[in-house]
Amino acid sequence: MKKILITGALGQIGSELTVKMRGLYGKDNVIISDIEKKSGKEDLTESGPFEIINVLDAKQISDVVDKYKIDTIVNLAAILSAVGEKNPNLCWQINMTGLYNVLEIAREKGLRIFTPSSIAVFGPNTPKDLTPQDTIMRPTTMYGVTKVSGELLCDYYYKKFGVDTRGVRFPGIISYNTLPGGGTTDYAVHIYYDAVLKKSYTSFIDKGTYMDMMYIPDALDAVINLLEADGSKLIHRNAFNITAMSIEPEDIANSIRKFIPEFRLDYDVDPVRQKIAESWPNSLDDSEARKQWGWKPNYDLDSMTKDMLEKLNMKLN
Ligand code: AKB
Repeated sequence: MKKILITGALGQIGSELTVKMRGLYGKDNVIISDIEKKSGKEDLTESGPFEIINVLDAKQISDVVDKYKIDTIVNLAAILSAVGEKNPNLCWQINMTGLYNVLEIAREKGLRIFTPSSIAVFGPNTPKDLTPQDTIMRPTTMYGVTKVSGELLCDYYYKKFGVDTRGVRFPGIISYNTLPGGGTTDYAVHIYYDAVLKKSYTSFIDKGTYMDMMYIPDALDAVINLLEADGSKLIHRNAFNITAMSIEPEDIANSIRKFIPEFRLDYDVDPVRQKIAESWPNSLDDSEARKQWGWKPNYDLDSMTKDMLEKLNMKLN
């Protein structure tokens, strides 16, 4: 990897991946793009190459690839689960047409591609606990439908055209720099912000609803380590189950109380997001990722909580 293009780079994962990759590979070797500049993100857009790219416009992507002689695309432009249910058409367009455009350019120009998939690929018929790598999927959200289709499309481009496609099924990602953009797991980020600001939080996901989660530094390592892994060892190239913890709102509250004893958790459940959460696994089996490319998270719930609260205290107070 010498020249990397990140699409959707100003979002939750991209903002932090940009900093990490620029540190590793050099700022001029990590070209970032998004559909528009965002205020508050000048540290990223001014500190290295930034281009406006709407992933629906294949020519825009292709021109940037040529301009910088890109050899790897990390395609993060996507619509998440909750927003996808409000606007299924947009979700299909961005997640599928965007990916198709990226794959076609990769085929023409011989690029390596990373595209994140998600726990959203699973559905109500999927085994819920320690969900296997290969199992029944049949998701019931548009986001999940696009993510399964994306996994299959990436597999197809690898098998048919030899495009070096790679990806993981991300669980909920918890981070302190950039808020997530409309997912079902977002409560697990908001709870930390409100813990620091108000010492209380009202959760839109119900007590006892387990989902997999991961702290952002582990998510960034996953992207970089999979991109750098020996491709000949990858069997599940585009769909690796990965996780760091399986938790429900009370688990996070109890972890926060180790640092803020008076923290209070209430519930005002959103039926739409609750239904989505209930259709997803409680916990994933990530043994194939561990075996095939050495996946191993560094943060558990308490070490994540400690770091989140420290970082948010510095940011918000
Ligand atoms: C969402 O909740 O939509 C995302 C995801 C799990 O892919 N965070």
